[in-house]
Amino acid sequence: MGDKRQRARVQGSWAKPAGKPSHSVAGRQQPVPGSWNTGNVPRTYEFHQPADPVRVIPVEKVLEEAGDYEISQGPTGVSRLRLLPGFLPVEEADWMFARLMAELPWSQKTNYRMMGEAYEEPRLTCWYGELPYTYSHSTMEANPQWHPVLTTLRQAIERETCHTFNSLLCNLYRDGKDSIAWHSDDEPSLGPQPTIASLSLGDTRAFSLRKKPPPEEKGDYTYTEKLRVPLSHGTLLIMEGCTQEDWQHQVAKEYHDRGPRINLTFRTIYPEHPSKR
Ligand SMILES: O=C(O)CCC(=O)C(=O)O
Repeated sequence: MGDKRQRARVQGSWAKPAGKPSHSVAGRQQPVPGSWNTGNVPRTYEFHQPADPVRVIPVEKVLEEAGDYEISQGPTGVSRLRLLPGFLPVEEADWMFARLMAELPWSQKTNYRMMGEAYEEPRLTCWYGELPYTYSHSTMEANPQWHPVLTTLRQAIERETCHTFNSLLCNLYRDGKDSIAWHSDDEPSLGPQPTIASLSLGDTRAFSLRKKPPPEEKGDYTYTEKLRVPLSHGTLLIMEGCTQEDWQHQVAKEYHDRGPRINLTFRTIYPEHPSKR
């Protein structure tokens, strides 16, 4: 060390009083600085396998290609997705989007939490069907007068899926701040293992799925499988089998520019047994 730096150190407030070595602790023989020995007793190190296995957070998988995907086989059965990007040709999707934006009776629904606290849904909705639909402790009344564009779409989707649907929940995401939180479409009125056909129009949004954790995880989703499906203009996504029982889904808020998006989820609603209300 040069003379100047050595002097500065000795004069600095952190300098130890001269003559006392910094490694001196009373009553113990001290290790030689730079050595791994503690006194005369050499230290040994042993590797112990950690009691809990090291857990890896699964990487989110992205599904973009058209196809049938078996996304899980348990615990209650097989969960399946069918993805059909470009189900509607672009010009058709364009005019349908414009008409539905302008002509459907969009409104903002008020939901209720378990303790009765009210909150406005961060999107607009409307409901079509012979029966009312209840979720999040609030009911959408029956609305049997289907818009003609929705009737045309229902018929096309029924032909494609070989399923019939008697109801439709329409969602309008006005921009990236509109969203739908993690949930499953598992209300008793949808029956067991419902098939849900979801058609997207307008700007692309990420549709995410996460597998429900086993009971020992106590509701912690950290280590569960995750999927992301970008839903673009004219894409049809069909959820089948145990998808609602074994998975949750959401459309999260996005913090960059997003244009409006309409999502139409065709479902079958059954009259509820009075004791289940
Ligand atoms: O907007 C979407 O793609 C999903 C809508 C949805 O999860 C629902 O209506 O239950």
